[in-house]
Amino acid sequence: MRLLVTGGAGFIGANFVHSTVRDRPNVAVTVLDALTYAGSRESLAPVADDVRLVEGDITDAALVDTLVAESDAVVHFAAETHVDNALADPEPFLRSNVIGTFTVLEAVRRNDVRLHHVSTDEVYGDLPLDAKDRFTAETRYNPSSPYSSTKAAADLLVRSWVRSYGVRATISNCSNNYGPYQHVEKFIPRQITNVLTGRRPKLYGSGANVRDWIHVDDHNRAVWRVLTDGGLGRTYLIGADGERSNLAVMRAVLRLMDRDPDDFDHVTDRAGHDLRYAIDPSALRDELGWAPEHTEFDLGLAATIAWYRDNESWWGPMKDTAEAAYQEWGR
Ligand code: NAD
Ligand code: TDX
Repeated sequence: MRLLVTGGAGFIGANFVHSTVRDRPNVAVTVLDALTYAGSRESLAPVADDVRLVEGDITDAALVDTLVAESDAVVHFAAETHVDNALADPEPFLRSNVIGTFTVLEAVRRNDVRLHHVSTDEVYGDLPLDAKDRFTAETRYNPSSPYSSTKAAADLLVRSWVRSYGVRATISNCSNNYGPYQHVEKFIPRQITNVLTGRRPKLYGSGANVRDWIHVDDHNRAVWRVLTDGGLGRTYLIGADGERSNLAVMRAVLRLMDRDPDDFDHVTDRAGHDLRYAIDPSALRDELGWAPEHTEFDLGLAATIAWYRDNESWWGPMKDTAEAAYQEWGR
């Protein structure tokens, strides 16, 4: 199989490429990535001899068409992904997430190539903190931020290209990922690298907000399940029953790094901050037989902390820039 992976130099995409090279020797991987601030060649260094990396933008229709025409399937990860950046400057989110997905859709339509579109649970908005209900594929779209509304727009484009043009596509909406190669702007790597650089960890508001954590390798195994056996036109929700408050995650990071669990600062809350995300993954489990392997959050978190300890050369160059932005935003 010739597989085109957009955004393969970012966090989830790079982990997807690593595991694909390791586990699926019959797959020839081409990565298309603009190498924005969030993507780097270094994230693909361990597989540099095994994949083709094309530096380019998913809004470049001619380039995307050429690469799609050479492929049997596309897994589309490329996007602007950080909610705080979207609040500060939404324009790149419209361009990459909406126009970019449109460009990928037109290329797979012209060339009749299978597409898997990677999306987020944030398209459903948030749930009350005290409720038991979880997101399903039937939950109404209700995005809160410029990030999640552009991801929602992209999902709706995919659905309509399936219905109107018969494009062979699937969609997955996953919860919060953690693991190696995640940018230090995101919650867990930010706190780990704050401790490692002698900064104080930063918790937005009270920390009562709940996220549903999944290890990136479990997400990527689910993406492969959907790509190979998912129903065309279907949406699958991916989650690992990992609901935790931000405060609990903060304390777990500090405990695993041998710090006082209360040794952090409360900072100004994020505007429009979603309260709780929670995924009901039963369709994926029951229909496609997927189950998460990383079921002990503490073990996955400890391994992630160890990875950041051992790979300062990867994250060090981006840390000061990320923290300068946070300082400007007062967070
Ligand atoms: P990331 O920000 O780490 O990586 C995004 C990658 O896309 C980068 O390599 C970047 O260079 C590339 N990119 C951005 N704009 C591009 C463009 N116009 N053209 C080509 N490449 C471009 O993101 P991530 O966390 O790995 O997320 C990957 C996908 O998974 C996204 O679609 C995101 O919405 C989705 N997702 C992420 C999470 C999460 O917890 N991180 C959860 C659910 C879904
Ligand atoms: O320093 C911080 N302190 C803090 O309390 C940061 C960076 C975040 N937070 C909070 C905000 C959120 O409630 O932690 C939670 C997680 O924050 P992020 O890592 O920014 O993730 P989130 O906003 O939940 O979105 C993520 O999950 C879904 C990804 O960034 C998205 O790309 C994905 O779609």
